[in-house]
Amino acid sequence: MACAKLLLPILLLISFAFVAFSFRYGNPCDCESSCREYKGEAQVTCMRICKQICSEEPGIKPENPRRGEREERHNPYYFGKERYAHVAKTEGGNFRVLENFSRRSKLLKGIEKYRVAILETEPRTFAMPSHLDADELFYVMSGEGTISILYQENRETYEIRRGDIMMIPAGSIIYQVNKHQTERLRIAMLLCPVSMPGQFVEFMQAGGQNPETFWNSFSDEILEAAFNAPRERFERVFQRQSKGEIFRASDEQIKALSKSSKGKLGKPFNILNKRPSFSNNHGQLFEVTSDDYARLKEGDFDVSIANITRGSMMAPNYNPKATKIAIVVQGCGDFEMACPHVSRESGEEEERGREWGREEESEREWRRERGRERDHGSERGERRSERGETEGHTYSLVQSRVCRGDVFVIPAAHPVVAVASRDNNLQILCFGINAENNMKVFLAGKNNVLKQMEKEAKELAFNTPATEVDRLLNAQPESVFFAGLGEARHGHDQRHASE
Ligand SMILES: [Cu+2]
Repeated sequence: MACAKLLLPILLLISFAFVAFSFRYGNPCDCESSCREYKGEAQVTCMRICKQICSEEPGIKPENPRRGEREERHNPYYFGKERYAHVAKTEGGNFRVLENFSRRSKLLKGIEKYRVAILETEPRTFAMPSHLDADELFYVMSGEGTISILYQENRETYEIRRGDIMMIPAGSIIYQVNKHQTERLRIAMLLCPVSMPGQFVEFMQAGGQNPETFWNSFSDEILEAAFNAPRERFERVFQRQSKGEIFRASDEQIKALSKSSKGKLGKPFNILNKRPSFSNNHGQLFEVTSDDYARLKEGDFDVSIANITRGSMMAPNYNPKATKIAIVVQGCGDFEMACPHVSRESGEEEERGREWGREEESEREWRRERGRERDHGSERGERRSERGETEGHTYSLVQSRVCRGDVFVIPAAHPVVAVASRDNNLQILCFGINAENNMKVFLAGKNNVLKQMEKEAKELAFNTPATEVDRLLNAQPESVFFAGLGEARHGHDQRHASE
């Protein structure tokens, strides 16, 4: 025992030195793998120090950022699993937060104040009460449980299950139970921090050694006066916990915590209980706006779920006003998006395309700068001017293979397509930001918006007879969800052969 007591400070010293070293010379944020070399308390300390060094946000670190992967280099809109950082991780579950959008790319500045997080808890567990300095919109991806919210001097307890969405105001104290016998409870969250744009922190109400509660930072005199109790009595309550933020609870406890109690916030809205906006053999689209769940108005959000049948695709479309944060709930697939901001050759994002409304002087200056940049590097501009093309109308394809938990950001106005893999159905959750009066515009299929053009406009625009244009626009008989690549080509070939 005495030996262990001596060993601990030595281990701590070593881990301090190691973190200091890797901070100077190596990748300072590759905490997880490096700290795993240590055991027990030393490992915990190593992780904590590393987190503090690596992150502006207390308790949040980037987990193994693997920069420079080919796919990501071409696509600042894609966030793979390694772009989440664990805020809490215990045997009972984990809470992880996606990398800050604007830190990833300046192209995501429009949504910089928002964050995405995922909470996963194991069957028959309790998640400790805490509050965040962020408004929250959540979606239950799988499982079932109960959520209790202490809000305006009341407790509201609601059952939650797959398909539920709910808005929770910043500062509400929340605790949760996974009451299922075998299934994990998985919750996706869109967070809107209220004090620092794009940064939030969690305040643990209860705790002890693990998790630590904010109460422990107050002075003894203040605590004794505030609770009107001696320090020892306070410690008996606020320093006992050592099981972490999420841990197993007994059947009786879970049963007791599952009793509903209604209040001002109102119960969650189940998106999958709503009639789908579109449905055919190739997929279903469920959409919820503030017309269905009024509290979405508080954040100007909407929520949608697209179920794309294996091998099928969602029609090319864009969102006129909303930026969509797409999170893969189930399955794998591909996103393709046309983007004028990302350079094809260098794979780097750049401020490209004509920005209408610039002051003339600054536009000239901008063009001069662009010219200089071109002299140094990219030959694209020269090639383009040789071909007599004007600047401002080139689009790059950004594409990503996505699987469960991956995030793909679809900025407003950007045409996008999602395709399910051949093996599994693809389920995509979309949190829409700036959502009011956003009606998806479809660019192919039966409800292709271009069909509305007059014959003359089609001929002028496409420089081809309108019959030819119509033949193309009318070839796809389905709307919203289509047969996927292989299937569609197969069908086309068959039709072609029979013609
Ligand atoms: Cu773009």
